[in-house]
Amino acid sequence: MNRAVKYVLPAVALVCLAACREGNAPAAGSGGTDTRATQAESAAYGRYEEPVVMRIGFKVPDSRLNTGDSNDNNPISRYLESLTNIKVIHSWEAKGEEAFTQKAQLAIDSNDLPDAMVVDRDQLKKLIDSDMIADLTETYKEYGSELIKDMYDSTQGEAPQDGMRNGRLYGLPNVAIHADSPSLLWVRQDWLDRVELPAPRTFEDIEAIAKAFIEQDPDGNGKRDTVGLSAYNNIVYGTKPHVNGLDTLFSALHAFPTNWIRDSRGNIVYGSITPEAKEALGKLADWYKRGLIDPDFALYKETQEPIISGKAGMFFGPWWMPYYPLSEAVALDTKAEWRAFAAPLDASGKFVTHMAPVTDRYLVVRQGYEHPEAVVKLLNVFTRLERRRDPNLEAVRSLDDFSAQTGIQPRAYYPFDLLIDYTDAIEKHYADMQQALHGKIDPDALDPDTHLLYDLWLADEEQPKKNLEGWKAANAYKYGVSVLSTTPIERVRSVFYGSTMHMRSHWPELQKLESETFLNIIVGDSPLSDFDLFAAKWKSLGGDAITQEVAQIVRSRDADTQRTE
Ligand SMILES: [Ca+2]
Repeated sequence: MNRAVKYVLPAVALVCLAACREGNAPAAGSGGTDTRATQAESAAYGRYEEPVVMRIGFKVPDSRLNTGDSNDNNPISRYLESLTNIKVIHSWEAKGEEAFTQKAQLAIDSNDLPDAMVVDRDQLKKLIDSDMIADLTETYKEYGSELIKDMYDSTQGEAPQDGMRNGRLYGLPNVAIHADSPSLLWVRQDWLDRVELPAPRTFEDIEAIAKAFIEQDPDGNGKRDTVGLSAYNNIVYGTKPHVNGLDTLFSALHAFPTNWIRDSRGNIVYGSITPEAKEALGKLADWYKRGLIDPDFALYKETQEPIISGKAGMFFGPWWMPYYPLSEAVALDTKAEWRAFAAPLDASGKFVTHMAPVTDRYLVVRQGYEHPEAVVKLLNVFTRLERRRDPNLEAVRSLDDFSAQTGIQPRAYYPFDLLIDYTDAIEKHYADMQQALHGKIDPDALDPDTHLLYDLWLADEEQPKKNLEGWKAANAYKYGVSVLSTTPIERVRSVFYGSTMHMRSHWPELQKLESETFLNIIVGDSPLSDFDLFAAKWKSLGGDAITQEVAQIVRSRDADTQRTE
């Protein structure tokens, strides 16, 4: 699909959605294209005449179903079965991510796969290597829905590429959202106003704010009881940021700890042992020594404690922080006004961030399963439901009621924990909402996902902080996403995710060495010069061997990509 067409499409889709909601679906055209499109969609969504049985490995969510419902028989599973006539049987279940990964591994190691399950990157590799899973190339082509294909396209082909080997598709990947990668600086604006400081842009600005927040009683209770910058005891998160990670301070100095990157000469290096990482640690050690970083940061049981309790007014975190922990902080102190900033900028004034992998899980089908297309059909159906494009309005409404009553999101009971979305979905919601707020489009023309956010935003405008659900959405978009959408961001990609042969035996030890060194340097237990000892030790304890393996994997992958292009 070329770019021009792609930009025209959303407007058409919006008109259609509005019309469809009124029950005035445009009559199907008689042109050849329309017929082909209809055929494709009926392959994607058509119901089996005879029941089809599918055995899966199921990840049990943390929710409590009503009496009479069970993990494999509940309003969501019943609805999906009624649409498809696919009878899903749980071969096994595991509660939570870790237990699920272990059970999936056991199924792989014992060569006893269910018909379909979700696996991680290393498991996908193993399954392809040992020829245990089906080649889904043709099945996906024939049965994949337009919606899923369009969402995969939004990754510039990167997502499907991740599930391929030699140009053949073996795993249907999830799609991670672009917006989840950058970590922004969240600051209490009401405190900033009180200490009369401007919006932060540089390292120096952050230092000045931290100092003022410590010394000038920004909460006005007459006590010196607030801290400067809040922090996470493991220092950085690496790929996908979370509350209090200091990743952004590193990226502003062009250091990318825990990521595999290319250095200025094009060599693959581990981002935690570079001179830039040392420089960043030096800066943090200086800040800690001057008291600018919360002196207790390594001691909290939950890293968000000082934010929720109102002790901290500045921390790093992704755009969705208003959902949690800020909603809790605001519930306890309704005066709190949080704003996000793309800070600090690098020496040339750019905001730099590392990116999370586009995919990290894959839906695979056992070699020999008679109905690989049924797996694709189920994925089509629940993805359409998840993106609020399911045309069966009455059934959707009753699922919404079920959610409202129980607090259970339908996605918790989809057969596979694998979400697909447009990679720029969050920025798109924001842009569409802006159009509606400025009267450029009719709010009723918003897609259902965005319409819900728009309503929440308006509710919070009318009565700020009255309804916490409204506050979460409004603030996440108004401040978090607006910064992401209006800041030019330099995005640095890792060249490798996953693990290598030597990693399996050496990685835990290397990671321990790394996190201890980082923490000790920052809190002043070790001098900055210890960084060089750490880097040398890291290399000799297996790091060098791993780096060579990673470089080798990247070389052969690049060659593979070139062959298939
Ligand atoms: Ca105070």
